[in-house]
Amino acid sequence: MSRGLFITLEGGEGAGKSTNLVFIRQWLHREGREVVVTREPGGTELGERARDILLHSKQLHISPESEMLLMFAARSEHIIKVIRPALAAGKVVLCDRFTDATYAYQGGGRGLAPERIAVIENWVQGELRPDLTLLFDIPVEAGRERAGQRSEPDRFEREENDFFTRIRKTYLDRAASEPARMRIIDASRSLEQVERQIVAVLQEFVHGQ
Ligand code: Z5A
Repeated sequence: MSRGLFITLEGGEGAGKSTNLVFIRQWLHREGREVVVTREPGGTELGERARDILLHSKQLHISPESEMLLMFAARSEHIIKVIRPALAAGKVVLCDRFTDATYAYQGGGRGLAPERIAVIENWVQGELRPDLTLLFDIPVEAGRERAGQRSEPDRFEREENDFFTRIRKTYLDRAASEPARMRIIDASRSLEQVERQIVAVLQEFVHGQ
């Protein structure tokens, strides 16, 4: 049986995670891997309900601390019910966002200290960390322009550019401090060029296992 692999996709708004997730899943299938595609917040019934509160509560003021804890409550359920069982069965878990997003959004964006996030991360996840993270990086304005083509903005999308600039910086700092796990994809390029970068990283990673 193949070893389970945990791959996460990260990036700011409109960076192309959802678009490229389909391409990555197909690439992994061709490599003969069974893939579980999931997302955060979400991936379980509780996670999807938490997502609805976190993204779509217009009137509710949610403190940064509560926002972080809700992300981790959803994550805990996700890890127990979806991620660990799939990894134990030798599958690839392909997850649209995970804990790097908490450091970027609740840490960089909302101003929570990374040390506080790390305490909860260790408690909820134990030793579980992604094996590979693809960071889709794009300048804030360009990403927002792509995302802006869509309908109603969610709670995060209503924030100012400064918020997203801090998020981008946090992601890039994390990638610089963990270059083996977090690989930067220049998401401002054409879709074809983005796919080429993804394949280069996946080939090196999957064939190196
Ligand atoms: N969040 C958090 O705060 N803390 C946490 O711990 C976690 C999450 C886990 C979840 O939203 C929100 O939760 C997120 C962070 C927060 N909030 N925000 N903002 P999400 O992940 O579901 O939504 P999102 O980040 O807003 O995703 P997105 O804007 O849909 O981005 P995307 O998936 O990276 O982009 P996309 O939909 O694939 O592409 C956007 C558009 O660009 C689309 O029209 C594509 O056709 C187009 N596109 C994509 N690639 C290209 C290229 N290369 N060229 C041209 N056009 C392109």
